[in-house]
Amino acid sequence: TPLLRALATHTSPHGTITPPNQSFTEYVAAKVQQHDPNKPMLVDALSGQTLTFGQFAPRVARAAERLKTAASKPFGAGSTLLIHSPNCVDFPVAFHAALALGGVVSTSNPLYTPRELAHQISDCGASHILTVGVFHDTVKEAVELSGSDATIGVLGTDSSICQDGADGGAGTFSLADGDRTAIGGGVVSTSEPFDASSCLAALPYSSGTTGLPKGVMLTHGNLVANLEQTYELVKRARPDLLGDNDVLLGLLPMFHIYGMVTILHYSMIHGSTLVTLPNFEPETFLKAIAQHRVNVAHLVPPLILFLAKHPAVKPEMISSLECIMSGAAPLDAHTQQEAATRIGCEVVQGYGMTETSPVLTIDCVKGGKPGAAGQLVPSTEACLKVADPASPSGFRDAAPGEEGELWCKGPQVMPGYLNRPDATAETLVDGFVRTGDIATVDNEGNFFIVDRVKELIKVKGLQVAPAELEGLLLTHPAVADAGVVGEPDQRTPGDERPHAFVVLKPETQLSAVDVTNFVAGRVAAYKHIQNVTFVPEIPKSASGKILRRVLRDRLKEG
Ligand code: AYL
Repeated sequence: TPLLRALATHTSPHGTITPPNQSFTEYVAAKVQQHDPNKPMLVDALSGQTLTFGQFAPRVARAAERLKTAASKPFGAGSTLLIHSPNCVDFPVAFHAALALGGVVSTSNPLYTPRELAHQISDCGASHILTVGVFHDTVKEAVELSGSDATIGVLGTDSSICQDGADGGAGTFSLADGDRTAIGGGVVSTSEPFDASSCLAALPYSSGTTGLPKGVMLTHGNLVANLEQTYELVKRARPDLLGDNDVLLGLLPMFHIYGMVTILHYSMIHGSTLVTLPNFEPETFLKAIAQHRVNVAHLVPPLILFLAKHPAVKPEMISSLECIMSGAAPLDAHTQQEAATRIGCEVVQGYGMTETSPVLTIDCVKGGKPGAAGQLVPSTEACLKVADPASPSGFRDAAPGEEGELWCKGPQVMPGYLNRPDATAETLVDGFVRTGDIATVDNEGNFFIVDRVKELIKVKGLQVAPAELEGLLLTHPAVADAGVVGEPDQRTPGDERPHAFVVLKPETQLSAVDVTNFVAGRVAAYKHIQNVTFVPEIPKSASGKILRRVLRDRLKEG
């Protein structure tokens, strides 16, 4: 019997979509083909390297050919390619080459240390890894650490799989029946017709509501659906936000779901030019906007605050901006309005998670409804749930106006975490994904995210899993126990910094700096512990779970 009554669910006020049953690559390639072949699709703001709409298909076909015949190990159905690279014009080429061969793409943060990368290499079972020259040594070390036999390739060199060669390429991607990877890793039998919703395409990593980063299984169907959902919503509700000559900003990382789907692929299917940057550096960021006349910029709240408040930002540098899209972290009403006024452009919020490919809501009210995450994208349902021990399911529906945990359902929801049936069962209930976010909804269907109840810490829109830092701290010989929570960053509302509560073993001594240095040497910079509090014990529930709420309250008390 279904746990949730249909009455309590909210449906999208923007109708439904009927996504085609196509592979992600076929879908994207068909859209790309509709645009001017000579128009730049991606432009690297630093190197000036470009990829036109017309160059995309032949390059993918050629890259696929190279991957298929990769020297030590051929890539094919059932193989996983890990792309470990900053944003570059070759990123989508490598991505679709792997998909066109029936493989799966996982993506990792290029700033990972070898030990962080090793975890993902073994967890996702990568057979091939593509990186750029500067990160080759890190990848090599990570492969050794993980004990994997993955083949390493380098993007952007003469021997790269993404360069044009003399022999060109055909530019078609029809997948032969059976040439693809099913959910769970096995290969679909040759006789089965293609089913986009059961065929695995991407494996980005997310810690979800609890624990360590996990591979989020996103199918071809999930990715196609979410692009259709976001694009159709904007087309139906805000057609003025879709210009013929839009120039978008590709600053946010393509390894993260926001950069991968909502920026890179949205730009590609719409036919905009995407100006890419490999990292955030104030000067090159402002120069890229001014030089390329960027008019739509997808950003995260700390970057919006930078544009609104930093003295180095002069109005003429950003005069081309017409619309800023904010997502991946909260943006409160006051900050949103202030930023819109100061920057002199509209600020529109989106909300979602890696597990939902990622978009669930977009604020499509003209001018932006301050503080709102927005309305559900087409074909998406939601309900707000409150824990209720008296109910058989353990939950009841929130009363009108009451806060509750947001649960969502739609074709963009993942089928589960890779090789983690336990975590999958905790996160997916009756086809609804539990977001771990607390929301309210008004009578126009505008959702407001008011709190986060999952463990997850957000640093500049990126995920930091407390469990990972706690596990690391426990490997220190002087640490008896540890609990890590996000501490609100006073200067950038909505942003957090990891704060560690540490219990020392008897007769040991350790300073806060010893703790921060220990962590700093082992994980990427954005995960570094910023503050340490030594405590006699970590508050825990009867079942041994860290009471993070208690720790967060302690930070508020100061
Ligand atoms: P992940 N307001 C508040 N919290 C948010 C918001 C928002 N607008 N967007 C994301 N979050 C938090 O997997 C929330 O806690 O995906 C959510 O569960 O790295 C978590 O971030 C998910 O983190 C969009 C829509 C970008 C989505 C996204 C990327 C979501 C980041 C642009 O338009």
